[in-house]
Amino acid sequence: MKKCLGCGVILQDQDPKAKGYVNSLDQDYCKRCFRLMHYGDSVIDLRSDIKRGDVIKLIKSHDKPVALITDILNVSAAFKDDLLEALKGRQIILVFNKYDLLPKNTNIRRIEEYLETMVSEKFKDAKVLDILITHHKDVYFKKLFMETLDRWSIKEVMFVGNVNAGKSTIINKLLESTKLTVSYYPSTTLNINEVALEDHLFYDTPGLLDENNLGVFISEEKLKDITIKKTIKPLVYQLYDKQSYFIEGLLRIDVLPKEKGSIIFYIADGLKIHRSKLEKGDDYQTKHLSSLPLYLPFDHLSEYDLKGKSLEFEIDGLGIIGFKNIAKIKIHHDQRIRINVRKSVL
Ligand SMILES: Nc1nc2c(ncn2[C@@H]2O[C@H](COP(=O)(O)OP(=O)(O)OP(=O)(O)O)[C@@H](O)[C@H]2O)c(=O)[nH]1
Ligand SMILES: [Mg+2]
Repeated sequence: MKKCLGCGVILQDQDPKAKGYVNSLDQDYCKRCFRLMHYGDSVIDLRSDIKRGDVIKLIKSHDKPVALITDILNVSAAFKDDLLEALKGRQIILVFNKYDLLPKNTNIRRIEEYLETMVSEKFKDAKVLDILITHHKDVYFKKLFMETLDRWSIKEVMFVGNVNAGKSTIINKLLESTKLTVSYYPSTTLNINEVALEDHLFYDTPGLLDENNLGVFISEEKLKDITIKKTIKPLVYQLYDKQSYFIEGLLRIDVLPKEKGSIIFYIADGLKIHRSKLEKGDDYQTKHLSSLPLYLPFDHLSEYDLKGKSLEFEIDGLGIIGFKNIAKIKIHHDQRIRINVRKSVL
């Protein structure tokens, strides 16, 4: 059976509404990949029903070394127990991708330390061969990656990771081609997809879905607004008294500073932040929230006692929010949203 070169789905010429459709079986790319490559659109329903458990099974069913691709903005969500279990005993090359999205003045040494600590905590049962930090315009990546393969005499590599981490983009970079389909829609790659580079074989795989990632459960047409596509320009707010911050209608943060504090938002360009005095927060929420284009019901409240520590909150799929010299915060959010707290790195 013939597979689509872009996403690995089995091609079929029977059902135009089903995955893998082509007008004629001599075509190499399914209609969905063709549309994504040439128009980047969502004329075709792009939501896929690839289950996380099935991808984990696929990863387990191979014993090949793995390149684990991770979005550097979403590190905590990348190393879940089911994946770590599937990678036990395997040779792993860890690739932290999308470094270009971090703000210009980011201290690379602090990022490296944070990642190294994370990796030593999470990967006790795997053989981590190398840790690479990269981005799609990194001209040294191919050389470094191929050197690692040569050093360990590795010929076949399975590329795995969360949806949208950049697996297909990285393989394209190694191939120096645009063969594989890439897009900011989750689950672009639909099936295991084998590509050769000289005497190496690379396996692209469907990404692992994370149902707590805003990018996975928000509607397709709103995805473009929350996706961080360019180098982040942090938005910094100083505050002296109690305030409420709204990121569109997606999140509300009530903040109680210690004398003078600050909040830093690392989120998509164009997302609007509304700030008010704390006592006016409820009023704004009641009057305006449900009419905002980007809106989720706030059915959950998370409270944190920061005690003035410098901390960063990773909000999966939305970005990172940093707090300095803040006593307490309350975050009002949709219960599906997951928040990970870490020491300040950015
Ligand atoms: N800014 C930036 N964007 C990137 C980088 N790498 C990938 N992207 C973008 O991230 C999105 C996802 O890339 P893909 O290569 O399709 O990701 P994937 O891991 O193959 O995703 P699935 O197939 O859905 O699992 C695309 O919009 C890419 O253009 C990077 O280094 N920097
Ligand atoms: Mg892909």
